[in-house]
Amino acid sequence: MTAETLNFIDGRFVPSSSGRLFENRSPVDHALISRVHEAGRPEVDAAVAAARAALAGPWGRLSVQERAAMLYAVADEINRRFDDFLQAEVADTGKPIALASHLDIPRGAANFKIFADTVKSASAEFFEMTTPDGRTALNYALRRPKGVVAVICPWNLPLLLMTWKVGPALACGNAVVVKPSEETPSTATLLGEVMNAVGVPSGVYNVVHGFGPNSAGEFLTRHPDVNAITFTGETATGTKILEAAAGGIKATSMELGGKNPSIVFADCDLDNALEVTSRAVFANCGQVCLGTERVYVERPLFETFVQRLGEIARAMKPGRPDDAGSGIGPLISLGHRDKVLSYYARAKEEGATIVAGGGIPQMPAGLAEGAWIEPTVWTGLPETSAVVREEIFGPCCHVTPFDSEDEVVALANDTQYGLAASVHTRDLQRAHRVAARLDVGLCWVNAWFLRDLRTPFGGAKMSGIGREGGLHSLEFYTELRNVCVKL
Ligand code: NAD
Ligand code: 6OD
Repeated sequence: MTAETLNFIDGRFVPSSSGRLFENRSPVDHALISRVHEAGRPEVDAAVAAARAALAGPWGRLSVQERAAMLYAVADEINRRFDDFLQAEVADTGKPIALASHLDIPRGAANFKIFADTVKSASAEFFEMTTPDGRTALNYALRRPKGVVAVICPWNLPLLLMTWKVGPALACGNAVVVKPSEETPSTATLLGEVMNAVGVPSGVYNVVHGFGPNSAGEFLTRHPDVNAITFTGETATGTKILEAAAGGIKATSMELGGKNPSIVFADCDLDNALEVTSRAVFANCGQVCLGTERVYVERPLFETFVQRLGEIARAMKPGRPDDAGSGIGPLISLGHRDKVLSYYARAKEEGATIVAGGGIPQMPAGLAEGAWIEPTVWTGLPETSAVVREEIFGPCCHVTPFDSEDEVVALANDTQYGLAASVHTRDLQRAHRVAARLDVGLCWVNAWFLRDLRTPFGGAKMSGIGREGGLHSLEFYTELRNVCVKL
């Protein structure tokens, strides 16, 4: 019998009251994984009401230390059930087990510990003042939870990106209603079991399944009793959610799309630049918001760099998640593959030189129905091409030569997005100079994806609003209340 994925509301797993179920299919071979119970307005209302009630219950009375201890227990329980989470995440996404076991699941657990530590060590603002009648007053700022937080998640790093928001939201004393991506409903649901197992009060963590417009996503973001919305996903979706938030003056945190450049100067450590750039382009089958889709290489190195990046792309063998020899998994779905392939077709029509890939790989029997795609490298397109301007979110990049620092900074900044960039050079003065001139939220030098989780994370321009990470997350997930005491 096919498994069913239920909503998690007020500590219980609940079916869809409308009886509407949708299919969750494997990107590897299109096999049916589970049938998911779609939440309608009644489930979303119930989840928000449960979250509101939890704030008024024992959860709302826990000390910071008690909450932090509970989040440590959540992390430990995720680690105890590591294999269950791994299996669920890999089934939904098709990503290599090696990747999910090193990145997605460990970070899913760590996000709870990191923010438990952050909230315990956060200091308060304090000001002493002289009053007009010559006495003294003390001001201090209390951090209070925002209230009910809607957490709207994407499918590319489902557990990692959800816990990146749920961890700090709960550390700050909020209650959450999570809407996972319809493509990846499993690990958010499994986390409900963890919450119950470690005694997180019912209603603190809720999950509603469904889609965006006229479904759980929209019902949740327009709900009048939601205080804040934290969203990761496409810029176009972010626009819709901001519209929904405006009506209720809800606080929003927006982690959106990108078209991230990597800049490779001729004096770089070439082997390192190639290793880092190929990871930035192909990791997770190119489905990483921070991933590189535009590579700019200083002209003396251009031919060599392109040839070697092409060799790396051609050497990547797609395969099942448990195939140790596979370098790349499938895209998330056939629908997403159609979108990525439309850019592959466009690059061809516009006369790009296809250095590697460009199509669908030959897959053995049993995998042919999956969302497989070739890692692809192009050159020769103008900067005005949609392939160079729009986020594709696939394992592909366009490589352009440049001749000067000023030219490459202008090229890199010539985009509506501003999420991330990488700069490769041995000249550290130049590295600092260029990093300061790029209009992005995150800039790496001779590296990619490397991050201390206390640092600010977020995008400039149309890549987002706000910063999360460390104390920046506390800024979003708490309301500051100033108390002024006249002595
Ligand atoms: P998406 O925007 O299609 O969907 C994200 C979530 O929003 C899903 O849960 C979806 O059901 C929901 N949703 C869609 N329409 C909605 C609506 N009108 N109201 C409420 N909810 C709605 O994004 P995706 O395809 O799942 O993820 C890929 C995108 O996410 C890429 O653009 C990528 O760059 C971006 N992303 C950004 C970051 C970041 O940190 N900046 C991280 C990961 C992914
Ligand atoms: O590492 C993280 O915390 C993070 N938010 C990564 C985002 C990756 C985007 O796909």
